[in-house]
Amino acid sequence: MTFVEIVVLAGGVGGARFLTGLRAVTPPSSVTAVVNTGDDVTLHGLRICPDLDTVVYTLSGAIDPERGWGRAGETWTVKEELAAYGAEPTWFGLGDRDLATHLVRTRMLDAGYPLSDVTAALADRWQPGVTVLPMSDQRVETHVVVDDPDDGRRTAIHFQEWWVRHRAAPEPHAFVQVGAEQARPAPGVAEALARADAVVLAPSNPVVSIGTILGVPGLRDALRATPGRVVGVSPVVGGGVVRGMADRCLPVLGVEVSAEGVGRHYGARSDGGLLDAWLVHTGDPAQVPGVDVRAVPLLMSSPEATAAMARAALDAAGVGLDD
Ligand code: FO1
Repeated sequence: MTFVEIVVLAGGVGGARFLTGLRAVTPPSSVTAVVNTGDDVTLHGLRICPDLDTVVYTLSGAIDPERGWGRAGETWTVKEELAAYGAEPTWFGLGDRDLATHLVRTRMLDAGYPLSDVTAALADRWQPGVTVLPMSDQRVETHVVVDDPDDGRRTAIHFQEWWVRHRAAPEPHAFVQVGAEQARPAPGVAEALARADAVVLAPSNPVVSIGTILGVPGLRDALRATPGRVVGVSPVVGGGVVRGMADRCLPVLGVEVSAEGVGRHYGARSDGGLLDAWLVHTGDPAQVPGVDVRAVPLLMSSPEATAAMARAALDAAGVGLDD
């Protein structure tokens, strides 16, 4: 069996599910996931990394499959006790099992360990079967520019407040990655891209997940210089999104909520963009000049369907696994 090195840029739920399919169709330790940390937030004194946790929990089977975040078999005693004290925020769900992850991460960060070391330490318990890297060891936090619900003033709120507290109701005017200028790719990220046989943009939010990862200085150039082919998987199926809020984010950048719109947004690598190939859902039209567009089923409705999708991405990247 050939040894291949696949790098995947991923956000939360969609990216995590896609990674389970990719792991199923590649030899062990073939896959490196570069995960968005722009959703990270500090609440109740704890550093919370939603997309890193969703990826690790999903790959290790610990995820709550309905929610797509946090742990299966969760209890909420501490959350209820915090609320009883009136300790804000009460709108963010901290499960008792999940809290252990945040406590261990926060303690290691406070002791001076970089996020990449912390992530490796947490993953050591879970054995996700892929290498999980944060996009950066420096803090980058996505904030959303909205009109304040109370006084209409234009203000920026943390992505988690927009998404969880306000259920993405306030019209987003802009997404700002606070701290991006001072950030750089985490150790191992540029190295993995420099030797990758293929790079896959997972079906994650093109704006606040894939976009945030590519906004880390140096990362986009490292991706465009990768020796392998770059394949994107459309997160928009049939003109809509399966989960998440990509349909709320894309219009802010003037991008049409369609497989074609996102494909053109990512652009052709031969034309200064990112893509060599673009997977769209069967039946979705997509003209993306300079990009090899392939229509395959993109609904991750079962492990088999997800594995088939991952295989289609590797085919589009020209990665042979049979020998
Ligand atoms: N999402 C919610 O809709 N409600 C929550 O209370 C919530 C809590 C939470 C706790 C830990 C964690 O890792 C994720 C959590 N999420 C919650 C999901 C989170 O907002 C999203 O996973 C991403 O930030 C968006 O992809």
